[in-house]
This record gives sequence, C-alpha cells and structure tokens, in this order.
Amino acid sequence: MTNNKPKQMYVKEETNNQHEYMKHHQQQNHHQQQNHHQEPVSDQYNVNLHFDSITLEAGRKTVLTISVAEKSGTPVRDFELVHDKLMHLIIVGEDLSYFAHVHPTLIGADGNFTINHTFPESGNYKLWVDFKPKGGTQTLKTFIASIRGLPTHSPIMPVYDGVHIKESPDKNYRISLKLPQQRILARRDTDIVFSISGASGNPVTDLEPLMGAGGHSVIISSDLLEFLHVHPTENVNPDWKGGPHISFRTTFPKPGLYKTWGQFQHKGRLVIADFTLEVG
Ligand SMILES: [Cu+2]
Repeated sequence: MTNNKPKQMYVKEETNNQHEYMKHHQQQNHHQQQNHHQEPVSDQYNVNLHFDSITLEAGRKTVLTISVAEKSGTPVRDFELVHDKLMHLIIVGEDLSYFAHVHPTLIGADGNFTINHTFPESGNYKLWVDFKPKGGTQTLKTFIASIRGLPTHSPIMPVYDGVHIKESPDKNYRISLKLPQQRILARRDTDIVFSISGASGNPVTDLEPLMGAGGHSVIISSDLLEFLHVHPTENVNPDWKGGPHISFRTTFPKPGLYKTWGQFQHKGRLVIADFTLEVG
C-alpha cells in the first residue's frame, strides 16, 4: 500500500480553540482519574493522520495512516503496549450513533501505524488516537474526518432513553447496566456495572480477557469533548474467566449527556452494548 504513493489527504487536528478546551477538560479528568485509569493528555508529540485518498467516501475501504513524531520532528518508532495494544483508535459519528474501536498496526520499516477502515455513511466523524511512546507519555489526540457519498447519515442528537438493558447486535447476549445510585453526579467516583447474560437470561460466567482486562468501556459526552477510556481496575491473566458482572469506576468531568459502550469477549466473540447516561 505504500508502493504506489497514493494521493493522500491529511486530516487536521481539531482547531486550537477546540483543542485547548478539550485539553483543559481532559487535564482535570486526568487529575481525578489517576487512582484508577489515567486519561492520557500530552502535547509532547506531533501526530499526523492521513488517508489514502483526497475525498473520503462512505462505504469504501480507506487506509488510515498515523505517524507520531517528537516536537523536534524525529519520528517515534517504539511504543509500549497499553492494554495489550500499541495504539487504540476510537471512531464515532458526530451524533454518537456509530462507534468503532480498532487497533492500527505498527509497520516496522517506517514506524507508521495503518489500518483499513470503512466509514459506513457520509457525515462527520471524530477520531481519538491513544498511544504511549516507549519511555514517553501516554497521549490522546483527536481528529475530525468528513465523509462524503452515500448513504447520507442524518444526525440524530442522542437523548437520554433510560434504557438499561440491551441486546447485543448479534442477539446472542443481553447486557444490562447498573448504576450505584439513581443519579450520576459529575466529579464523583462512579461505579458502572455491566452484566452480561445469554439470550435466554443465563448469566455468562466465562467471559474472556479483552485487551488484558475483563472488559473495556468508552464513554463520550454528547458534545464530543469528553472522552473516558475505562478499563476495570485490575488487569487479568490470559486464562482469566469471569462475569457476569464487570465493574468500571470512572469520574464524569461535567454534567450532561454521555454515551457509553461496553465491550467484552466471550468464546472469541466481541460482545458490545451501548447506553446513554445522564449526569447531573
Ligand atoms: Cu483499544
């Protein structure tokens, strides 16, 4: 894919205002979360994201390439595993209806990460890139991508639906969400518990590790500014079996509407469910 020098479209990082705003919030968040999961924030690296074509079309496979360099321009080629992966990439539609959590591959020769991705519909997407250079600082960078073509996505702003039990997309699982109190409050430690059962309601007790943990949860605010990447506190062994309850502790940085995606692994399959959360 690097042989024929494709035309490339660079995607700008978010504008300074947005970025500063996000940084501010993420730093607060960083501070509050340090006992359980540190939200990475760093301006230490230049991160570039580019695509293999000038226009990004819905429904077409696109190659994303991500490169990391020191501020001096020196490329960063060595990275540490963070939750079993060298890089995490989370892609959501601007109305949070679409979610993908993928792991770009480090290409040895040039130190770039690449991954193929198909954006399902036209519209704006936000991307979060999460990585840690060897001996460096865990870093979170954001990008916006505008996708053209068909089908067109009509954004539907998320609303709090109060639904706390969902079926997985493949209908093989039921996932329920338990919150410790009636109302989630911002800036307080909050435990969110996902419970996974089979389609008939039987609890799943043999969940497998996903990214070195019992599960994985991403929480994003409806204004797309707050991003919480939460894993259960303790890492687990590769032969771990667990469930049905997987607990995450996090702190919501401000009141508002959020969406959370819980991801788990069972019998080699990914189990996913999303819920809206209202934080007061
Ligand atoms: Cu990941």
